[in-house]
Amino acid sequence: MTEPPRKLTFGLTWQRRRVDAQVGFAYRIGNAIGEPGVRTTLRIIGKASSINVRKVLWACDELCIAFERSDDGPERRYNPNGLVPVIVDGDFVLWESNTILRYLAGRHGEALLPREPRTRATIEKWMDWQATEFNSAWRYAFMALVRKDPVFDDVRQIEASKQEWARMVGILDEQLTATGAFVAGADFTLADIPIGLAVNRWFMTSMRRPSFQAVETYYERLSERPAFMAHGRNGIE
Ligand SMILES: N[C@@H](CCC(=O)N[C@@H](CS)C(=O)NCC(=O)O)C(=O)O
Repeated sequence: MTEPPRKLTFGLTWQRRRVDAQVGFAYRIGNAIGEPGVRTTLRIIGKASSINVRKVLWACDELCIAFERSDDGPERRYNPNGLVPVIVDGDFVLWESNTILRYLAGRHGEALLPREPRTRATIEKWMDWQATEFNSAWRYAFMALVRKDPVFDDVRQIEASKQEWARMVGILDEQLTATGAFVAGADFTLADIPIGLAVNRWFMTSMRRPSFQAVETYYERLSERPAFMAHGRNGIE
């Protein structure tokens, strides 16, 4: 069977993206991922508006990884869950967004994911917490209030989800109060990518919410990063 034509978007520097996004074409000059001397451009499958795809786009910009992105592609079938993101790096296909982040960070030095076991475990703990506890908390309320999915219409469950969501943000607030900077400590790490997108969703969702000072300060701190403005705080929940 012939594959349908795919729409491709190429990564680019954030300043340029703002202009090029409007005409649907963009480019980037960066370091291709792969062994020295081997030019293999990373491929990312998934919509740029999907929260889990945005993690990967943000990580690529932080790590200066050149990439091509397509909304759909034959690689998608390599994820048995039928979900995105999927990446293709040469002959290697990978899915699960946080695992993709670890893979990309691991191939590009130690800046975002140091090897020292305790430092690394602290970063990974917050990434896993985002994927499990934090994600589970907001799901019902988000589907009801933002996606307006009629399946999520139980008022009590919406309220319970909002309360649990706020409890999770409270946990994050305590952690950020302790570090005074980023989620795993004084430096920006890989954990700030999934957590930063989660925080953006918290602020972008139209609802009454308790105020968490350290989380608000963190949101502004992340906003100093061009890659967060391009892929995180870019008007999408
Ligand atoms: N645990 C997966 C979840 C992936 C996921 O839920 N992806 C959503 C987009 S954010 C998806 O593929 N939805 C169906 C679609 O876009 O067709 C991950 O972190 O990669």
